[in-house]
Amino acid sequence: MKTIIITGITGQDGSHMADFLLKDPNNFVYGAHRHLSVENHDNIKHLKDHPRFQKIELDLTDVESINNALKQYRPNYFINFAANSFVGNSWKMPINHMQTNCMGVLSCLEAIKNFSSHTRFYNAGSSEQFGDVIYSPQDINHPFRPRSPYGAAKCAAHHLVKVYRDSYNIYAVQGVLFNHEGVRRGEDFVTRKITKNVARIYNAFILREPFLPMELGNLDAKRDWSDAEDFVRGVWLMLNQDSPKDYVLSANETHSVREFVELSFKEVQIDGEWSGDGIKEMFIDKRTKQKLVIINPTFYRPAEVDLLWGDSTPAREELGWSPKTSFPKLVEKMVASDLGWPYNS
Ligand code: NDP
Ligand code: GDR
Repeated sequence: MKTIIITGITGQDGSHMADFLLKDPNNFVYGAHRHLSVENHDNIKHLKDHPRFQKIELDLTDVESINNALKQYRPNYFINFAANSFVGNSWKMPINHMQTNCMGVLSCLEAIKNFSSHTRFYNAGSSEQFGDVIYSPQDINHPFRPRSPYGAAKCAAHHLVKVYRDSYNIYAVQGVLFNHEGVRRGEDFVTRKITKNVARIYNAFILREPFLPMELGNLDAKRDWSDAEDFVRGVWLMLNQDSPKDYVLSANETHSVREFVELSFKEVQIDGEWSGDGIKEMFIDKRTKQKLVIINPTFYRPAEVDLLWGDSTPAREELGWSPKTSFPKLVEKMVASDLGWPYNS
């Protein structure tokens, strides 16, 4: 039996990774979560009675809890998906981002070195590390030019993973993953925020009720969006090579927030058009002239990453990985889920 600790088990990637790994009867998953006064285990409630799944408590800001997990379970794999993952929050809580997303990773590496050096380690890196990009598409060799405390913490963690790999012969990798979304995506992230609001507005249309428009920030930011379920496969492949190496995972295409809005409304046959400029810009229903989207500048960031566009050719050629869900299918799936509609992948 292979044993795997997954941190961030209550989040999007951690829960999808558990589902993916538990399909193999030779895997046993320890799902690591931190203690919260009000439990938020919706993403893993279906695993409650699974015979090869066990929840354990671990907080990345508590070294002892990490040490104890490594000492007690000495797992074959330790997959660290836990993080304060909301970039927009990282200017408000920069110290928390550094403690969780960087110092937490260092604590994991130290614990593996000291108590379980055979454990293969994955840390969740991010395209935010590339930040203020100097060429497109971005591959693994693009320099790190972060634009947020979140991105800076992930860069520092990336260097530490490499230092521990080189210094102590640990199998440790940090994949650089471009944006990946899905039906378990947190509701503050722009894709889920849009699909939740499209569902709300569509339901108001059907019931002929008044509604408030959705409020967004920078519509022109471009991201390379994929389906999270495709990415957990790629992460597992990265962990199971002859020797450790970091890879980019991406769809290799880029789309604006504006396009995501347009496509989401199209899914529910609401035909909108843009009008106005800057903070006065809005998306209006062509038929009823009602406002669907307005700009709220509080969602602008102090420094923006304008364009992310990945190049995952090495992962495709060397790992045999590729994403299955296209951008339009991802939008369709998320809108359908927020409306409670059936969806066939
Ligand atoms: P989520 O925000 O959905 O999940 C983050 C998880 O981390 C949650 O389970 C959260 O627990 C947990 N967590 C937060 N702080 C701590 C802590 N101090 N100790 C223990 N657990 C903690 O993120 P995703 O699943 O989307 O992302 C997974 C990882 O991948 C993150 O590291 C993220 O930065 C990175 N990443 C994500 C990308 C994406 O597009 N999704 C792209 C690139 C990188 P709780 O439920 O208690 O809050
Ligand atoms: P990102 O995701 O910062 O790329 O980080 P997010 O969905 O938060 O933002 C994407 C882009 O949309 C713009 N935007 C808005 N964003 C939010 N959240 N809310 C809004 O109302 C809004 N309006 C416009 C943002 O300015 C930004 O340009 C995600 C996270 O999963 C990270 O953990 C991960 O590392 C990166 O992706 C890769």
